[in-house]
Amino acid sequence: MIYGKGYVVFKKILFLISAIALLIVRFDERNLPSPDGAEVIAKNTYVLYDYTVSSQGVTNDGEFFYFSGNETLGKADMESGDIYLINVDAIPQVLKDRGCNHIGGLSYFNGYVYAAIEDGPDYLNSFIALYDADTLEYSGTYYELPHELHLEGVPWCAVDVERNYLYTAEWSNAEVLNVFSLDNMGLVKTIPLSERIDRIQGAELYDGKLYMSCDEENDLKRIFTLDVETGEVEVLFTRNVGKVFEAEDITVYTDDDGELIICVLDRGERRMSNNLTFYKCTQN
Ligand SMILES: [Ca+2]
Repeated sequence: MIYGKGYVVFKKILFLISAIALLIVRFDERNLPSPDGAEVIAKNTYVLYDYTVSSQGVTNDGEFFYFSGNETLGKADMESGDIYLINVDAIPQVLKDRGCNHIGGLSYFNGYVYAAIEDGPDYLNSFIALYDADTLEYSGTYYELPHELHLEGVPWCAVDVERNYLYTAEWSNAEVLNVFSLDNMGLVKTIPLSERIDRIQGAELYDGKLYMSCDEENDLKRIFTLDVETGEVEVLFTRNVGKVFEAEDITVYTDDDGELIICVLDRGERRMSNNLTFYKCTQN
């Protein structure tokens, strides 16, 4: 179920179709407005099977991007953005038996990809499953999350290495941040938010702040920050990508100059393509 070399050959054979699909997408997106408070420094576009593999989650370890689709995982070199390793059936049977059908947001820690997995549309069972970052194979470790804190499933998770925590929140109108221990996924505490945040699709931690991607039902698709000590929520910048995209997960890293790069995944269902857009803030 895991394809590396075979997938690369498959993509080479489909190179021409892929190139045509990319041209159509670029033409379709030629008039996208600029963001406010940030600049776009790069964009990776994924089509064909790469689209399936990269439609939900994203994280990185400084060298590789890791993606999820509904039931899949993908791994790409960060420099080229090229997906070269896929797990096409990533939800383990033990979680399928609990109704799981959706891998959401991802976060990386210590050689493992932490994946948020849920059982829509019932949302009775929410889990964090760990995958070997080298091979994308399920590690055999999963944790069940308390249902009362995940009434609409678990769309994302974010690891905080410094505090040894993993964070989640409700998808719809979240009022608190859920804080779990990375050691055993026991609930440590919940932190009240300074304001409700709706439709959070992904988050990633950097320097004590969660950077959150929200699929607002307007054209703004803003990026919020959440101070994990105080619960203070602020708008970081406005992306202006439009309603034709569904904003998905987010990941962050620092470039060679130490500047923070914020990467946001957007699913363009009509275009059958996903964009991973790289932003740099232009104001503090
Ligand atoms: Ca993420």
